[in-house]
Amino acid sequence: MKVEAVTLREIQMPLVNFFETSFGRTYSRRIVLVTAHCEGVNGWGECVAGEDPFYSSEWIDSAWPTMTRYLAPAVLGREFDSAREWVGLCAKVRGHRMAKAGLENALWDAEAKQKRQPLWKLLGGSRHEIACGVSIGIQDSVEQLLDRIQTELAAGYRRIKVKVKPGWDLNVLEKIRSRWSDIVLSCDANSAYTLDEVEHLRKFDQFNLLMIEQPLWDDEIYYHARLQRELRTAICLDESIVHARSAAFAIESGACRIINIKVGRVGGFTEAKKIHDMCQSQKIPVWCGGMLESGIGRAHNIALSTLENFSLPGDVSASKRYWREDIIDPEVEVSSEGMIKIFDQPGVGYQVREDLIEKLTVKKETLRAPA
Ligand code: OSB
Ligand code: MG
Repeated sequence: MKVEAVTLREIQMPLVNFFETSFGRTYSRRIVLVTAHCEGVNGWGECVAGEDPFYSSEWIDSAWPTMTRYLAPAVLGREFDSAREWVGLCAKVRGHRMAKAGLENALWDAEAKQKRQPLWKLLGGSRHEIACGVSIGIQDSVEQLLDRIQTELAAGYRRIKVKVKPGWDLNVLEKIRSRWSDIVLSCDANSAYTLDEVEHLRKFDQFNLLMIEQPLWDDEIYYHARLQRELRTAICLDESIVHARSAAFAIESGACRIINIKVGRVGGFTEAKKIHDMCQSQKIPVWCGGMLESGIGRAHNIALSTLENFSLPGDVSASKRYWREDIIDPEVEVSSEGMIKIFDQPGVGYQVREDLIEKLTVKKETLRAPA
């Protein structure tokens, strides 16, 4: 397939509920969508970079010029047999993995559509439904958090993850566990602690958590290895795992027992699959993380989650938890058993609502192959 043009769009979508982590609160998303126009087929991707450089150094206003100046020109006019070839073409650009993934994922969708295959099959997936958990942000009060948990449990979600930070941690986990002693529970610190706080972090062990996600710095795998030796609770790494090499180092050094794979954070499906396969051979379970995606990124996460070693419930949940109206049809729905059914349509498996996207677009640029 030949990439004739690439369209970038920024859309703005207010969240149904604000989302707060240890690094801040988000009320509304600015999202970059990528369309790869390939000989009559349009592949769609989403760049998951945030509104601010807080979760990672990448953010939406660094992703856009990286795509227009470096990444899109590297694909325009090219013939591809497989989206995997993209990895070699963008290797010269250091970092900027979320920007790279936005484009790569659009190419995967285009390839799947051209081959009339569902994307999940092209990726090598085998599941016909996937298990879902939810990530619940920091609330204004513990009572509000308990209400949110109650709602999500009633909806059928199979794992509750709460955000923690100093001052919103042991007290909160204590209240949750005294109300629900046996739910599958985990927490995510988004790097809010330091290794000096090991005695404090050891107290998390009493809550029988499935995992504690990213307690320390994003760029410190070695310190996580030191911390893991002090904890009974499994550490799961999110921010620290940016490619297959960091995953290999984390596993070898004993820095984690579980890995969260986010396709944007690791630079696209090719690298995500590589990490998945390596974790599988090392018996490290993985699950699919979320970045408050629109339906397009959500559909990509669903396809990735069909790979065999995604054996823990992901942060992949229903569209209506985030959006009054999502940009795909049908919206992502979760059954009362906490499962998402996988569709067999070619590509991502959901119809992209271009009319709605057009209304939400605040900025648009189309780059064409040189004649
Ligand atoms: O650390 O997993 C995270 C959202 C934005 C940035 C980082 C994270 C998150 C979430 C939300 O936890 C997951 C989701 O529901 O999309
Ligand atoms: Mg996380």
